[in-house]
Amino acid sequence: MLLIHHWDTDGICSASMLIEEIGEEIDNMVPFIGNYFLTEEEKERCFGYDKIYIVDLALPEEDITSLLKHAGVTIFDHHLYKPIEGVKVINPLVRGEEQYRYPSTTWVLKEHFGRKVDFLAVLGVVGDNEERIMENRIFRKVIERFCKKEKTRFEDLLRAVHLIDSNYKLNMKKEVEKIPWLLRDMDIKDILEHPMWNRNNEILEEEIQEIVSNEDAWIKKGKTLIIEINTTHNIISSIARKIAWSTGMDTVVMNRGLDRYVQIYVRSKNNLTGLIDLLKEKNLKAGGKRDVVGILAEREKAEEILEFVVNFLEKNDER
Ligand SMILES: [Mn+2]
Repeated sequence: MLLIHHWDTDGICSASMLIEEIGEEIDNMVPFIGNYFLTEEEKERCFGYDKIYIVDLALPEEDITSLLKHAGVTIFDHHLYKPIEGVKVINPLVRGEEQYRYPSTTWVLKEHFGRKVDFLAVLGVVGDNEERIMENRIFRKVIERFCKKEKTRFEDLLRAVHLIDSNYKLNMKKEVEKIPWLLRDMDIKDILEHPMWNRNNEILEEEIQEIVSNEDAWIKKGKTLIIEINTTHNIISSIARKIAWSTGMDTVVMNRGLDRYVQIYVRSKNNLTGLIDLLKEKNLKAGGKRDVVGILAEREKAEEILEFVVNFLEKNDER
């Protein structure tokens, strides 16, 4: 069996939960970090398996179709997409449930396997939503109850998420793939005191702080902020989140620091599902949730796509 999972805290904790549920006779991998699809080599690696689990990752339909040729595929997820034929999909959002009731894939797994509210489930929820989860009436209670029981604080959970996420942000794919196994024997203190993850986090915090404090470099177009960055680290979503939350504006971050693609990341107060559909119609590598969209654009097309996104945000705001 093979488990393909997302590289962030929710994906890692979900992978850890699934290993607990279905046993250790399973190999796990994450896609090349930053790719929400499988490369040809990765698809080849999948050939050796006849049962594949995909967790917290909305891979393109054509990738899944190619896996289906030699394997049974089961997906656990909370991203939005149309149901895929021949695949077992455990995703409450696909059957019309509201996103706020399923803020993480760990929560989908917890419900599916009838597990208790444990450390993994809660870390996944905090990972995907950070401070915003405290505005969710249901989950604020869930987290407060958990913190009281486990004698921990929300700030510590948040810090644990940042420490785990530091691995993918610095492109440490091998390390990321080890964490679902490590977490089974770690408690919150082990995470908070992990020496390498703390060193990682310092490097990242410094870089992010420098970017979000450089307001002179922000471009304002109507009600949208555009921020251009140039980094090899996977910090685009952290930057978009920080700036969108501190300004209350729709925020588009464009990263030109990667080899093959220009990365564009959008965060908005308005519903972006229409934008995801439009981008997919244009055959672009795009995906996301209600309030965020990530796009990998070919270098020559980046400006055009940026303009398209900004126009969508302006029009969307009027409705
Ligand atoms: Mn997730």
